[in-house]
Amino acid sequence: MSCQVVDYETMPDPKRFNFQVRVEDPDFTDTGSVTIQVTDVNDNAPVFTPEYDTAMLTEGPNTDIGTLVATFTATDMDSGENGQFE
Ligand SMILES: [Ca+2]
Ligand SMILES: [Ca+2]
Repeated sequence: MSCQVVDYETMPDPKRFNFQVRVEDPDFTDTGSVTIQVTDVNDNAPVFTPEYDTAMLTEGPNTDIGTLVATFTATDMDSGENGQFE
């Protein structure tokens, strides 16, 4: 068995490990199957894509409060609720 960090985002589907365990005494043995299903945690922050952008606003009669100045896009590598943001 090797030691490495488990990362939900980079491991392939179905995101689980299967292995056999064996117990033995001087006369008998038994073997069991183990499946470990890896679940996601919120370990990635949402990030803007692109990371930074500049918005321009020209003064004038169409710049009241509430005027849309820019639209930004962000992503989060986590899944489910861990990948949701506002
Ligand atoms: Ca997240
Ligand atoms: Ca995660």
